[in-house]
Amino acid sequence: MDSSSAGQEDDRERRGISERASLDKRALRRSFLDNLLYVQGKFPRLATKNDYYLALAHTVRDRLMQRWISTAAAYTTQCSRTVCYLSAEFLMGPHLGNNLINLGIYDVAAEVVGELGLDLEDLLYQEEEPGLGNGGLGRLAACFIDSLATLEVPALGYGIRYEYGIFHQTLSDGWQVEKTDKWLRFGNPWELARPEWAVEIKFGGHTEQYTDEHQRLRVRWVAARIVNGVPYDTPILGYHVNTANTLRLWKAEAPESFDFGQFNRGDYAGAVTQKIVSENLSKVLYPNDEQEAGKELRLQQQFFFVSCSLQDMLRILQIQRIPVEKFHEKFAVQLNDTHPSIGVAELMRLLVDEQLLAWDTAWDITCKSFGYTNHTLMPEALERWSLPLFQRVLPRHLEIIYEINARFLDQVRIRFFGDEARIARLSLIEEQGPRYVRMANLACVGSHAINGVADLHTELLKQDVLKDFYELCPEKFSNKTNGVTPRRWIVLANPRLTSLITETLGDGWIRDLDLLRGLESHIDDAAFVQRWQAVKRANKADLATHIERRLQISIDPDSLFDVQVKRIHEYKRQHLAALHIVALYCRIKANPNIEMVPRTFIFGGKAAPGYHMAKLMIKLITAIGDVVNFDPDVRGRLKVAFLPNFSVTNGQRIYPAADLSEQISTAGKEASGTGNMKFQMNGALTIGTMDGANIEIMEEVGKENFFQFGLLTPEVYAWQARGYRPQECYERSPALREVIDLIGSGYFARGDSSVFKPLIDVLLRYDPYFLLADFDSYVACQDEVSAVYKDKHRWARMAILNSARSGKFSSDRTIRQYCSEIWNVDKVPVRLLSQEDVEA
Ligand code: F58
Repeated sequence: MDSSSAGQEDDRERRGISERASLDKRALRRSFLDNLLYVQGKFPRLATKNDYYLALAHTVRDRLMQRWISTAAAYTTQCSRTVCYLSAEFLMGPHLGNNLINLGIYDVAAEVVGELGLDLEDLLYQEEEPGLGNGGLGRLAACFIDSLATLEVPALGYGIRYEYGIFHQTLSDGWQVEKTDKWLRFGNPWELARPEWAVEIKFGGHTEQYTDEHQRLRVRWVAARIVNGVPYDTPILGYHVNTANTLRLWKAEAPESFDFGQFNRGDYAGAVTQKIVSENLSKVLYPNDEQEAGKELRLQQQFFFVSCSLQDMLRILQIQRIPVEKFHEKFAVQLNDTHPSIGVAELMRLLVDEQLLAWDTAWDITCKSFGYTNHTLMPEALERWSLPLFQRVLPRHLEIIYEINARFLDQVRIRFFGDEARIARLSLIEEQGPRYVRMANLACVGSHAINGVADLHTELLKQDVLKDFYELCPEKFSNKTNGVTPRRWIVLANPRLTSLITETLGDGWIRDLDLLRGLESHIDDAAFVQRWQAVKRANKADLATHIERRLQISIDPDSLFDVQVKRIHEYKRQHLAALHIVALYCRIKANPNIEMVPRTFIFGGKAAPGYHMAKLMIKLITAIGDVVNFDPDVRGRLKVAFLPNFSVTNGQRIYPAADLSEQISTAGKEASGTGNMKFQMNGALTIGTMDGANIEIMEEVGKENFFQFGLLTPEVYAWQARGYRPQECYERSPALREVIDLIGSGYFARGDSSVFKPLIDVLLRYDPYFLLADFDSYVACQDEVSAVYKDKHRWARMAILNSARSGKFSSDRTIRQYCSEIWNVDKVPVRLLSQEDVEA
């Protein structure tokens, strides 16, 4: 083809695209207005912002349906091997923006609503975020289902449709106050109820033995109570593919027949109570983070969603005419921590008691089906259920667990002859003192694969938390370092950066984040670096405006934005950052003219409602802000803002505006962290300990582009073994002494020295998370941060390198590893069915 005809071809193609685009745009506008009329029953002059949001949501949902049906059809006809991701939490965040991006119609939608005098961002903020998770673990599940869809892997996410998600946090006089999260108040346009696939879930009662027609001894579970599980499905669209997988969340309802029985006997109030008790099951998400609640309702929730999901898988097998013996060939079932680990016993019950398989066959299927991901090194977070409680709720499962345990310990006894201590540690039942069922042990025994979520974490599992299981079956263990989805955490959250990168590299990086390496060759391009700085400056100005509106604190967008957002916990050490702020404040008070890089400290995060020390940490931060922000000596060089109600939505405003990412947990405590990755992608530099995935981030970006400080894990262990005396650190460091004394004096509490006494006492006496040991190292490292920040050009180059080298931390990489190393699943590309295909 000569160049002129190639040019004509190009031209025709371009015209074709622009014609299609304008058609798309007209169609989008038509269906937006139709939905406003037919779904919301409003015409533009009467419509509220929420009406417009819902009209747009339905417009997008209509476009998802064809992909969703085509995906279901492809999986059903091909009987595809399917990942089932079992998680008590899915912290999805708002759907509309993400779906617009994945459909590739974000910009068109912005134009359409713009022409009607509306602002797309404004409409996006109307969506109540489904906050069905506490933090990292729930958000990881959300990133994973995004990546599974984008990689075209057949997958179902199974969880609970909590009526109340994670509480809404407000602050009153600097103290956290919790408000219920009524996220379903205005309806949820993204879900479809599927009552036709409801299942029955049994609770309590007793078991009976009987002989079947082949004279075999069998067990029947006679339950005291039955609850219905109704699935609510949400389509999860991949990025620029036809795949739309399903997130299936279960709602608990009272079975009709049950109410009526009592109603007919005249016990109307009893019937209603029964209904309320049943519906309580999926009422509320437990807000505990890294601390086991041990509540009966929580065990009921876990069993409820796991039994619903496993029964649903059996239904799918039946539809596809796959024999139950091939369960493990059809499904790879992943346990997101131990919350769904009762599934091991429940699958055994379904296979043995209901499908009538032999025990050994059932056990083989079970072990081949399950994989178990551990997310914590904190001993207090390891789930155990007291035996009497477990027996009351799940009598049949306790019998099954005893049988699993007896067979398992028989093997262990042969392998480790005479090692009774080891046998006691491996047992599924804790026998010293009050007896407990150990859920991590159940998960380990019933799974063919066990993984940690960062290199260090997996090593510590092998050496410590799960040492006995590692010594028994080393081949089951592997590492899968966490990742996050670049679609939400760059494309949606940071449109300015997205445009800059796409103009520089094309848009391939959105599906293949390793391509960001291409940015490295631009760090000497002055124009590029300048644009990079302008992007960050604009994001910071946006966040400054937001903070000023919310908190009435003025913020200088040219100050260093030093950010720590995550759940509030002593091991995450937000109070170490607070000590640093006070140290800087003391320097200013001692020498008001001291030269100092202006910093804005931004905090966000929720404390578990019953975790008093975490709540006191929030109070400390806000109290320091109340003094520092208004002390005239400070002259704006320090600002402290605690942004209430940290959530996915707020995260999307915060990560893109950060200069410095605080990842300062005690070494050996944070399993991985995922916020660290979101900051890095968005071009923040990290100040961090050698903990969790920080280590891998430093490996990727290079030591010279990372601010490292603090004790290493073996050093923490050594200090612990030696007998750590925090008082000595206090006495040795004048700066630390000044800070502790100032807080202890009540200076930040209007002279009331009792307010922060519990916190100061813990630090001086026990300091279980080594704040005082790490204080000097942290402050010195922060001084280096300030020194580097003065050189804006150097900082920008380091920031660009951080982004450029963040490819490893895409959840696409993580999911590829799960697919090939644990699940053994392949992608199944989906062909879009036409209207006629669908109707045929
Ligand atoms: C988190 N765990 C880890 N648990 O702390 C974090 O290091 C890791 O990056 C993340 O998992 C993902 O792997 C976590 O978020 C919880 O929220 C549980 C909720 C239910 C009760 C126990 C804690």
